[in-house]
Amino acid sequence: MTTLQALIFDVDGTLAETERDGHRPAFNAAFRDAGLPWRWDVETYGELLAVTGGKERLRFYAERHDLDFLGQPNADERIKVLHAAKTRHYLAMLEAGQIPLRPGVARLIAEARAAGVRLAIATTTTPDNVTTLLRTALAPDASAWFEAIGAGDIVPHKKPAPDIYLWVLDRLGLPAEACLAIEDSANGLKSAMAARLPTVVTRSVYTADHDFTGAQAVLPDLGQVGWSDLVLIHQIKKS
Ligand code: XBP
Ligand code: MG
Repeated sequence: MTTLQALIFDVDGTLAETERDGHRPAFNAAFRDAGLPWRWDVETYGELLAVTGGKERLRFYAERHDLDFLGQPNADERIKVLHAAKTRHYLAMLEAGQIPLRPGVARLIAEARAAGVRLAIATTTTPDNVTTLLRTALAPDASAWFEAIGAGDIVPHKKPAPDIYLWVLDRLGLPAEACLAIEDSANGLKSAMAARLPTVVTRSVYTADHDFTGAQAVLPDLGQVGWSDLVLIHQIKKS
């Protein structure tokens, strides 16, 4: 049996409920700034989450709703500029302390650190979003607790591709079976499983009805989960 040596956390939906009241309004603020009529309501945004990555999501939406936008010669640049504005709005929300961690996250991270277990992040979101969330919602020096922070465009293919988890495993120098991924979405689970990582899922507001076949365990959140529970969950043999 392989000992659990590292936890690899997803960010959006897992560490914090960032999507509905964080990323979504930040996108809408960027649309307003740019004078675009695009508005993403709660339901629309839930559908758009099928596409991971903010820039990819913007392009996907434009392909379906604003081909004139994409027809402009500088469309790629405009997507980058829009996304940078969205990131600024999102970071301001984090700095204002508007996005707390989900139940159990801070305690479990403290327990893992006390047990000498290594920590890492694997996410599709922008690196600044990760370090700012860790600093504002967890602790001023929390980024340094994570040995590897795999985020954003650092790999060619975002989740559900395994790239970001493989990048993190390489940084940690650990085999997948010595780690446990913590995810909240079907795309995240697919990504982790494609990297052969045992994965525990905590459902989030947008992922309650996702199919999590293959997860070691599916939980409402980490509120009732202690370190010893995670060790047991890691050891469950999947057929
Ligand atoms: C999260 C995402 C991210 C965020 C926005 O997926 O898809 O795109 O919605 O972040 P996961 P950026 O939790 O599976 O990693 O706008 O910075 O890309
Ligand atoms: Mg997620």
